[in-house]
Amino acid sequence: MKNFVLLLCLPLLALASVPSFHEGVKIQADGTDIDVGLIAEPFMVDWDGDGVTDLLVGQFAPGKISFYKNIGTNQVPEFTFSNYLQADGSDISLSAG
Ligand SMILES: [Ca+2]
Repeated sequence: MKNFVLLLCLPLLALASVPSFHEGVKIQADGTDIDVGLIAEPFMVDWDGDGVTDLLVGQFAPGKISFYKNIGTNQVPEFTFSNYLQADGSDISLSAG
């Protein structure tokens, strides 16, 4: 039975295409490249519920989460820095480790 499964998988692997990647682009907000330092953690989500996908970016130090509101469209996004995410009136700050 194992040989049968292997025979089915081999043709599928032969049909798999090699992935291709586009050159990376720098994302801008307010006309400048977004730079939150080392180990950025971007996440796309409609944070404010207006139907347009925004950008959240976590940063390593001091561990804040930046909210970049998409003032463009989902097809042609344009970001502006809005604020750091807060809880109880204070910026959320997550330490590493
Ligand atoms: Ca939004």
